[in-house]
Amino acid sequence: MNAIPQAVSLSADSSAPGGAAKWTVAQVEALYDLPLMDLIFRAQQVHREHFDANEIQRSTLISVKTGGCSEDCGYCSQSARNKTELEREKLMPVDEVVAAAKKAKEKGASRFCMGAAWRGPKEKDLEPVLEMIREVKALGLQTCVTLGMLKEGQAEKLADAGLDYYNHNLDTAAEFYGQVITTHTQQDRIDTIGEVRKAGMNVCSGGIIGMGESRKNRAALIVQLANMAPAPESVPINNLVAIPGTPMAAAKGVDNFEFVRTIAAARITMPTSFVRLSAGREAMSDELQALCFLAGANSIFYGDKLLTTGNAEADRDDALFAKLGLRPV
Ligand code: SAM
Ligand code: DTB
Ligand code: SF4
Repeated sequence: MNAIPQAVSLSADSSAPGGAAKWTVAQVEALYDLPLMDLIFRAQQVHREHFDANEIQRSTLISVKTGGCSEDCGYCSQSARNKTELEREKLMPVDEVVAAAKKAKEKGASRFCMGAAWRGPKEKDLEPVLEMIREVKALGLQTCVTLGMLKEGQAEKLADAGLDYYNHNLDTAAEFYGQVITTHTQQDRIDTIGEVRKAGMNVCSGGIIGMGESRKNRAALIVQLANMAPAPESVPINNLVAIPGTPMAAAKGVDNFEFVRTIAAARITMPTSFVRLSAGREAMSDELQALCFLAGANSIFYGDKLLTTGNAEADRDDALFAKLGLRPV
């Protein structure tokens, strides 16, 4: 018996002549509304059409420039406007970054992601980052950086240095964006993603769940990501880490099942993308993480730290992978 209500189509509309499939917010809300078992079943079907469901990609993160950021992102420990305990750190020397990348590779990560707390890189900042990319790439790791907004020409320089992925999250739906960030617009971020695409690099873009947004906002964020043509190759779904001293310190977050539903919606609407179970894993039980993998997450940040906050420890991840029979790729 089919328990799936069919009032709203549950598939993207590909009827536009020559156009790629487009999702509507109503369709993604209808996915969210499904009984959880039906939603997860559907996500599993899509997942298994495109991926080995027992394989998980692992990226290791490092903060190469910490704190003192001009932007006012309400969730972020690194905004100069937020009164957090964080100690600022200048751009790390290239050799220290390379040493950390070597360790990540020995531990088994396939990608190394370097993050900087900038609104965007100044020209003088870019050269040492390009050197980091060249040297990390030479170790045989995939490279990713997240440096904020890019000016014309900067994406080409990154691509020439061998950058594989640029991370730039839409973070939250356009309708909610102004309640979280006022120093730049979501359109600014979309423009940077355009620069990354123009330079031929892979896009890593996702968002944060649990900042007080509505389910409709969550569905709209997923739609925005899924309807990019093409969708981002990598889609980090972060569960808000509520950081003392930020405007989000007291955010209530979302119910665990709502988070799982968001992962499933990302999987169904972006069938060939890696959906990364990102920030917030440290506070998740093994069982909740397993549900997220079942809902189609197939990537994690691997390593004891994210940028400024803790991550699930690598040894705990190793044990979880062994218990679930998951293979790292
Ligand atoms: N400054 C660059 C930017 O904003 O793109 C790069 C670094 S920024 C910290 C990268 C991403 O980390 C943000 O877009 C956001 O999605 C995520 N993030 C930051 N703080 C977070 C938090 N407290 N909880 C969950 N995700 C967070
Ligand atoms: C992403 O989507 N999540 C990562 C990475 N991209 C750069 C960052 C998570 C940061 C969590 C809070 C912190 O450690 O400061
Ligand atoms: Fe700066 Fe990025 Fe943090 Fe926003 S999210 S304050 S741009 S480091």
